[in-house]
Amino acid sequence: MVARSSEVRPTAVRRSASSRAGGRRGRRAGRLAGLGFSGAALLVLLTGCDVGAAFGGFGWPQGGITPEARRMYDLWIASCVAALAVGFFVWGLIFWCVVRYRKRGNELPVQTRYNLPMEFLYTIAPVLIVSVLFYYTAVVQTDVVKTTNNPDVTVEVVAFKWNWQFNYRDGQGVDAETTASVLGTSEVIPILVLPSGRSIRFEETSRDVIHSFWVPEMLFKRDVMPGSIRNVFEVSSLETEGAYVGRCAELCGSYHAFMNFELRVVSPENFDRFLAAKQGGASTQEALTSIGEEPYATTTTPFETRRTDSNFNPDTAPAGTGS
Ligand SMILES: [Cu+2]
Repeated sequence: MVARSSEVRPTAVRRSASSRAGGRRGRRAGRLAGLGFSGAALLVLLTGCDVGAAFGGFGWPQGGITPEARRMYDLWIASCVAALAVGFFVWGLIFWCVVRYRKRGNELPVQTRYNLPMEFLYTIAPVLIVSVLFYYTAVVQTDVVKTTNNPDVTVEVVAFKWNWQFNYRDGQGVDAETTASVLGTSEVIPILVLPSGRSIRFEETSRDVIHSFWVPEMLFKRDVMPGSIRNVFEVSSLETEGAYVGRCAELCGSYHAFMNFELRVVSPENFDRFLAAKQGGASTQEALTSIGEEPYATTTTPFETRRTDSNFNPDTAPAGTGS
């Protein structure tokens, strides 16, 4: 009996020691979970206010004029804040390890020690982070590329070397009719007039090579393809009236850089009057003047394609350029 009780006692001691260790592990796991939840709460709090503005949008253009642009901006800011939170956590761990486990003698530390909760954490945590980022990216992307059956305005964007034509359509798809059109020339920048507060559908097609329709303030660009591919995207609203420069964002040839246009966002009433004037036979400039708008582009000017003494200096140009 004595012998048995003496056998039992060490086991009990071991058990209580292991249960204490288990308790410590539990508390540590609890602290880590608490840290995770606080991080998530902080993230929600920070993304709720405009952290981006304080940090220059973390490199992302600010001042988007569509709800879709704002959603993409918010996703970017939230991703940056999350990346910084993870970054600071990891840097903290690194510095803590450097100090806590610095060399204290010539004895080699145990080389086979492992920490299961830590290994579990750094395997699962990245998977969780990537999953969350993927989920929100997929949600925002689906929202941004979503099209509807009944947009308020449908405009066909026709790109060609090296300018733009914008056709206001009476319906959707290739079978719809053009009711009014704006055509750019070497002398006149094409102005795409659109209303604020209405949903706009852009249907893109190219006459020759691949171009790309880009208005920086929409924080969005989409390639314009030749042939039967008709790229379509929509914005649910243009929120701020004004003039915005538009560009071709796909290197399409010698005068690619000259393919500028202007997006002019006007009130819905003025847009209706502009369209009526165009449909009545007025030129784009006359129609713009009739609604009190500047008749010519204000954000960009036509490029000078001819070389003159003022824009070309043969003495300094490399051999073989120009004639
Ligand atoms: Cu182009």
